[in-house]
Amino acid sequence: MGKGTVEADPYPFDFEVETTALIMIDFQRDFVYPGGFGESLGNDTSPLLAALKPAERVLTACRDAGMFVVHTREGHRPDLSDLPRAKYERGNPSIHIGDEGPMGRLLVRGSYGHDIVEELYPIEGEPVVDKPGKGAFYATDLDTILRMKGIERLVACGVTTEVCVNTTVREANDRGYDALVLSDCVASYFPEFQRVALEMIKAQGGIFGWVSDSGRFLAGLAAATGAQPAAAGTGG
Ligand code: TIU
Repeated sequence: MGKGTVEADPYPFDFEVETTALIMIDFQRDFVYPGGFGESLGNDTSPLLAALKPAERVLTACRDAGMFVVHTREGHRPDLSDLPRAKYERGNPSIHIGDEGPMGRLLVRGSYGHDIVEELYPIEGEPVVDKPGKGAFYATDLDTILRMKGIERLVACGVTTEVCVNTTVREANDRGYDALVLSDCVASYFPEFQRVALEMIKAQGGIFGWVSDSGRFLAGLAAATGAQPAAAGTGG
């Protein structure tokens, strides 16, 4: 019990519930909804909404299976003392990090927009890692948290695919973790980047990790735990 396999590319992903963590990357209002940091960079935020339902199904199933869940948020201290000048200035944004927007101060910890969307909100026992950069291992205690739990493999959901998800998977790879990215639980503002970012992960025999989807993951998880598979692709 507890051991399973997920059909994935470039080949099946073997895992154990006890040594695998679900990582929910930056499902923050600031990226997913209009009026936040994502839109300030000139993006249409609507493509990101597609990942929310599949990610919610995966989150629920992982909680039911007793898998360790960790969430991340990109953002900065209210005094912006951890905000690099380069990040503040880059892109000539319509409003800057730290400025007041319709969801509060952009990408600042404690503001409404910086927090995680309601349907994916962390519950007790699920650490939230606040990170100043794109990668979740940079300048955080994520690696320590995972090692204290004996975690060896990650299942990744989040936004955006080619930015914070990709950076975090690459960082995880260099630290010796195996990572599985669920294609319908990650999203990009750019359809082309969504496709290519996933290709990059699984190319060359899985150079950074594996790619599957929520349906195949839920089937593998159900087989590992002896549960009925959660229906993928249906409402709620
Ligand atoms: N801009 C963009 O695509 N993403 C980010 O700035 N951060 C994350 O991906 N979380």
